[in-house]
Amino acid sequence: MNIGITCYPTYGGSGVVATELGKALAERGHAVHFISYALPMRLTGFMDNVVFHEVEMSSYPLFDFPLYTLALASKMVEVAKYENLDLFHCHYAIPHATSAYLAKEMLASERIKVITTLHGTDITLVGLEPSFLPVMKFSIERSDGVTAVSRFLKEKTLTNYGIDKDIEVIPNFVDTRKYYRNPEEDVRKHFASPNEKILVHTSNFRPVKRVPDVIRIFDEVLKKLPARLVIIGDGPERSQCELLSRELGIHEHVKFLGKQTDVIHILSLADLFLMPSQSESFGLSALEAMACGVPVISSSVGGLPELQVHGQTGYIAEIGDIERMAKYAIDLLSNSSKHQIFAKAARERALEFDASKIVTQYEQYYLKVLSGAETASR
Ligand code: GMT
Repeated sequence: MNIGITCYPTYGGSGVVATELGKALAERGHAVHFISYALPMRLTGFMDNVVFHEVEMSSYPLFDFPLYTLALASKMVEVAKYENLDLFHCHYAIPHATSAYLAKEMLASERIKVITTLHGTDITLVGLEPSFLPVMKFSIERSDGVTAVSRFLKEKTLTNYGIDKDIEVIPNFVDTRKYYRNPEEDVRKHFASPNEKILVHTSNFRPVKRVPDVIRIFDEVLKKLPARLVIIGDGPERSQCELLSRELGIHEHVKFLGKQTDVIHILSLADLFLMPSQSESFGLSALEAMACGVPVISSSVGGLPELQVHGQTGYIAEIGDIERMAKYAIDLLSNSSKHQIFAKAARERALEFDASKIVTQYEQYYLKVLSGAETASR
């Protein structure tokens, strides 16, 4: 198949899924064309069957706001024509699904199909704003195929937008051939001394991630056992979180690493992964941690209970219940045989979301949509 993939190129789950999917499809012999305003973060180095098309934005004094949706639609038309695309696969609905709808109309072709994958905040947050809601509903309804990364997100979409459409649930995935536990002592000594436990959190530091909760949970853990907290990522609340760790007097035990492209080495050293989010449609970074044999303490929101099994791969608590999450963390970190059992269960659970299985689901879904078997409404 000739596949056009559009995603946000920045640090974020939807861009990671889109890029890893594109790379896996290219390995399977499909021609994959990434269309975005910058090179996706995980698209590094040459790869056979993969081409990147940059959406160029011209500026003009009249344009107070960049017209990305339109520029993207024009680039999609160009790539579809020259590369004979069979489908556009849009990751994160706003504005990608809208641009794809426009491109399809401009191409005036019934042949090319638009598939939209809903990832999370496109549905639960941004899309609900009155300035976006009608166009979101329209763009989802007009997509030839729609997938959601969890059952939770599918239900949210149908109820929040009053949409009557088949939505296929295809969960996030991880390449367990690359993501496995392979701790390097040389790397570990940069983070902790041998007697200290390592807790990890990955984040874009948006309020929805509740990073201050991560720090408060760690503060409680530190009162009971020697430990270090490693936080990967960057975003609006980072300074506030750095300040909080100073106010609590634990800053020497907390390492803010900023954005990292390769997290496997760090996850391989982790004893526990924290994800106390306010909202999480799936929790890709928790899955990547689980693949590296790291149990997860998370909130009970969204798609997280579809991923992790309470009392087996980690523990789940109510949003904001710092005390309980800290109790769970201390319990696991101070009982090594229990920790070992949880770590093994986390890895086994992650294997159920291995790329080999989930990429096949996408391939089969593409074929279903291309054959016209996927209907516009339920
Ligand atoms: O909001 C984010 O954290 C980033 C966002 C994205 O779309 O880039 O992540 C969402 O998509 C990921 C990949 O499908 C999911 O694993 C995340 O759970 C989801 N985030 C939220 O729902 C908050």
